[in-house]
Amino acid sequence: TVPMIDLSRAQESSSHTSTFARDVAEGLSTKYKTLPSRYFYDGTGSRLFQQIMDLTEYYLTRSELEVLTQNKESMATQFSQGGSFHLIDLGAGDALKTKLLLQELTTQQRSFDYVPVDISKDAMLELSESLQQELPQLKVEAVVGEYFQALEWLQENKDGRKVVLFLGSNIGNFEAAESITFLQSIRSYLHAGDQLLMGVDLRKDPGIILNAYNDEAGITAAFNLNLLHRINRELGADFNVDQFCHHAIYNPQEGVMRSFLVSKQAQDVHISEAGLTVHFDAWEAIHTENSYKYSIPQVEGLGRQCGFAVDTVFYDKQKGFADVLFSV
Ligand code: AVJ
Repeated sequence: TVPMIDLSRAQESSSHTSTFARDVAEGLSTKYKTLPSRYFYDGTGSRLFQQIMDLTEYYLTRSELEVLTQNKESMATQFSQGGSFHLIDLGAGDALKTKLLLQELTTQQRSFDYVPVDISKDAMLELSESLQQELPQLKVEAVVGEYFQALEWLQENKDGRKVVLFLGSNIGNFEAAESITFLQSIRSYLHAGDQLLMGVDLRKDPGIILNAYNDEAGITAAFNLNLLHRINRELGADFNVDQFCHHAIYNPQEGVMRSFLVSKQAQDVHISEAGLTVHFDAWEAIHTENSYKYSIPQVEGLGRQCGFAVDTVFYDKQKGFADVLFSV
């Protein structure tokens, strides 16, 4: 079987109340309620996100697949210029897109190993298995944990050159200040000659962006609402999920898609594990996610600010999505 490092449990055992319970309590105790989007991805949430990636409205996955399909040769060659390396895939998920690069690197007979990182243990188990089937000769070591935990683990356990993948517009979940902290911390684990390939969803017709988060089939709504189901399941809460609805809007000035869960009535919710009862006014909302859209100058500026230089910008045909290759 494939080796797997689980960093998620180490964190939980260090405290009586779980990090999840504390984050939920904190987010629901403020004037404008909020919940961290990283908690979307339990088993059900990861499966729902895979369904989102198949939606016609959710163009991001297909656009990035196009970028990678068109440019995998050049990318694989550029990754390999400094010799053998660790390919670190932050937020790997089902690695649908990364598999294109893994195939290409294998075809080019490059010397590398693959380290997928994700907060979903289910996703990492499934990925490890599927890679063993599809690329049996590939060296894989999956890491379950949050980005920062994983980076620290990598620092201590993976010497040598690193190529970091941060695909899928996952950077979009961060506020401006958070994305700087995040990229700076990635930078602090890297050395001269290391690289970062980052996927960003670009600014475009607001209608297209809006539809991507308001699909006809209601999968995105189910994905958002699953967060409440998860709190019910894991923290012994009694959210009446039917009494909440999904609402997602795009702000074209800030370039951000914001997702909310709106309470359809006045209600009280008890969350046992957090030792908390939360009151919702009718139509009060919980902010659950930001999905920032970038312009190329913005991405270049962000990289530069964090110690990265742009090597190449890879686009899809419509220039709606970009994978930006940075080097240290
Ligand atoms: C996985 C963070 C890139 O923000 O577009 C999809 C998650 N949320 N539909 C995104 C998501 C609603 C997605 N990312």
